[in-house]
Amino acid sequence: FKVVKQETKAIDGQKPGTSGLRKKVTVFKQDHYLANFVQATFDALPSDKVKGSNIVVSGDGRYWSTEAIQIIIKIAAANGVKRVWVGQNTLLSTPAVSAIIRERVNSHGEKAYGAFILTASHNPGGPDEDFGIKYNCENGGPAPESLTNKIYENTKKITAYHTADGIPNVDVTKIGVTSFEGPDGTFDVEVFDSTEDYVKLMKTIFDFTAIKDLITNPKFSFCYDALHGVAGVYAKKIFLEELGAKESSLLNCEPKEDFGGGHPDPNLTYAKELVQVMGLGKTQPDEIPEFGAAADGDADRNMILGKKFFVTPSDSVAIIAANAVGAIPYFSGGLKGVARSMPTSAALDVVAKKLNLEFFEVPTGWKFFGNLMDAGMCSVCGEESFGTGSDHIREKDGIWAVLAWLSILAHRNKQAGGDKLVTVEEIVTEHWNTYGRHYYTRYDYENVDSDDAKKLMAHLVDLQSKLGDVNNLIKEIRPDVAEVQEADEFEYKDPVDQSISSHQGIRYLFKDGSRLVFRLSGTGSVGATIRLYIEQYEADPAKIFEPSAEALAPLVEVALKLSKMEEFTGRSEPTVIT
Ligand code: VG1
Ligand code: CO
Repeated sequence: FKVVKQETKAIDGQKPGTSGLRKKVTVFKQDHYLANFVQATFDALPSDKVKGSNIVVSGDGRYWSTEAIQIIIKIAAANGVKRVWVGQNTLLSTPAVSAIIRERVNSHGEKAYGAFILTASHNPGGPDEDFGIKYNCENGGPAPESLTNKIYENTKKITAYHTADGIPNVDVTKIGVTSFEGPDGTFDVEVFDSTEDYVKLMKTIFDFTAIKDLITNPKFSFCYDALHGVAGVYAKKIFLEELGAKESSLLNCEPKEDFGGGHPDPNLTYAKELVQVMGLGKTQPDEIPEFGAAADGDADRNMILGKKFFVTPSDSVAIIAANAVGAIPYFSGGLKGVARSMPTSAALDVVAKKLNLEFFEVPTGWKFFGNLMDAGMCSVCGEESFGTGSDHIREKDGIWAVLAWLSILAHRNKQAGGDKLVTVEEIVTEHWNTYGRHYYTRYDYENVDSDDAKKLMAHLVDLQSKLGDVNNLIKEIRPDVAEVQEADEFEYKDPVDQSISSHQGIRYLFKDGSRLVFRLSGTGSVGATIRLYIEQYEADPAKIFEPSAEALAPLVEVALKLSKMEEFTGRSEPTVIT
């Protein structure tokens, strides 16, 4: 092949958000749109590292992935990359990509330098829906802000990109290596099985025999819903082939480029089928499985359910941290520390305190956990947005979270040794009894006018200097709600590289430990999404069994009135409640 220089013009709006660049497919399909971003990324990396490197390109298989991979292969070749690794049929989950960067070696014993992950995660897919791309680094984690800022700067001044003339579209459905001769020698595209590296890694972390005993116990039953995302490929391999689950345990495990027309977001609103199966829907099924779980499009998120029981993601990470050491072989030496994102509830804080573990609170987005993990300061971490993970990789990991829960269930059952199986609900309520309960909910207002959203946020910042007024208002509308003690915008100083990230969410901290947090989403593709996070701590064991919505009603009322939500946005109801 020959390297050709293709003239182009800078395109507006290519700033990566919380997790990469996400736009409508129609935007991505514009001439040079993807190519500009990819070249801008290569230009932001040290050229001596890119030259001769191995990179990974794959994703959740959403609509337009095949076309995008072919474009990226050619640009990679023209920029001096030596080998591109592709998961069969373009499929690699986000956690699998992270594992591959860290673990896989080529025939020369070399690892990958980085990866382009093609996904818009939990956003819908299809010709009129979203596409996305993000770059992950040598440690397997998302590019830090310093790099994404550089990429963005490059997109604003790009005038040309390099691409290869003479590389035909590569067949990504067949496993094998295709080689091309270029100016700097051979360029290879290697297509391999999407699951091999990831499954190998999972086997080093968990006791598969113990989990298999649980799964094949006739008293146990479970249901996994991949929402037609890439998780299905891994679920079949791990749950069916390795752990002996019945095929009927898997729901929507055929990856589809439009996710079957659904929203591949594992929560109580969008994982409708699973919610119904688990007895949390409108009608009750005859038989309800003991354990249920779902994943998002790129399989880094998880939702955990018990029989007629929802585990909040904030509780889930706290419970995993509290139980990890006995239940999961990978943690047998103890935990190095734990971390959560700022809006995530403080359930994890209480566990850290009791177990005397180092604890960190970082801004939203997985990239902030990476530095802590690379420095050996954090073993388990999580976000309220259905993301849980550990330092086995540098992304959140949906299947890992399910295996962690199965391990805890298996371990508890072995300890109990009784006739009756220990349930998810028992584990959670026991946890609340020990640590207290953090009632928690999140209200999302999607696709709000951007200016309206900005005005609402500005209003909330303004109020932070008038806490006297705020507390008078609270006294008027809800005297049963505690006073606000402190209010600020969250700022994070990375303890490893000392970098500072400001404006990471508006916080109102109440005297009784309750919190209200307001943030604008960084993963949407149109308009603005306002996220309102509501949390209230209850230590009294007599008061930990209220329905969450009832317990939080007073705080919700305060949040909506304080922010003038309806006045600013015209919305009387959130789009989604999780
Ligand atoms: C959301 C979540 C955040 C998560 C991010 C990426 O970001 O709130 O916790 O890390 O999505 O998840 P935002 O900026 O929209 O609130 V995923 O599964 O899209 O990679
Ligand atoms: Co995701």
